[in-house]
Amino acid sequence: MSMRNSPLAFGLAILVVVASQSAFADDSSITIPILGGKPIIDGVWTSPQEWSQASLTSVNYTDGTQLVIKAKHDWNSLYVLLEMPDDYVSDGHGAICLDTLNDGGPYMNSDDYCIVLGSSLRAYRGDDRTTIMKNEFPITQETEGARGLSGNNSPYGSRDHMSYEFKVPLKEYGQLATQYGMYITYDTRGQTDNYQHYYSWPDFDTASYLDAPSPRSWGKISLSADADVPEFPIPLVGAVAGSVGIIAIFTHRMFFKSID
Ligand SMILES: [Ca+2]
Ligand SMILES: [Ca+2]
Repeated sequence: MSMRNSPLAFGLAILVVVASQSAFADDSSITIPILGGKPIIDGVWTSPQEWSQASLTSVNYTDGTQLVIKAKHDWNSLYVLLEMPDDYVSDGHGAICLDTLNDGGPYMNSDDYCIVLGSSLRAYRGDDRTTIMKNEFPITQETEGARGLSGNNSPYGSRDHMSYEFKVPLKEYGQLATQYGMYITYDTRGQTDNYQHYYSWPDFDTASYLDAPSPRSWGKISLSADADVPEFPIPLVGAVAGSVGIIAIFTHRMFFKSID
């Protein structure tokens, strides 16, 4: 390749790398808006507006089921709704895991917590050696979790189905930050059989109850100061626009070089 072409190639390479990383990040990162109103943690859509102003992540699994994840925050607490329109029986678990130092790693450490709601609400903390949630941690004072079976007020599903609501007081689980690692797991028994079905975000085939993937594979959440989070994430637009700008500069230089 000639030297003359290399700046353009370099620019294109940057675009490809940035675009591919953004596409990946788009899949497993959520920008969470600041809340307008606090949700009531009662396990159901208490009103049609309760979760309307929140991030929306919809995961479609190969078996045709869908998990809706909605979240909002007030800097001190994270509020999360998990909803599965095809889950009609209250017999599973919903769990939210946070990497509070956002430092990834192969094992769950003492800064990594999972809050699990089944027939009761429990919390687990990493043991530095595994990713299995077995090291129970006392539920902190302000942690809330509730699940319910309802179709009222929810825009998802046409009949009564399961939803889980959580309030995670971030300051009770580590230092406050604007970025965290997050992993969500959801399980339910089959409606017509006795098998347990496991789902997760990010979507891992190996998802199972109380057994998380390595925190380095968890998703990322960013707490935003904005109440409205655009559907198309700003970082992706910014990255692509930036790359196009770089290419434009290089091509511009090449153009002027070539007429010298
Ligand atoms: Ca509610
Ligand atoms: Ca960690």
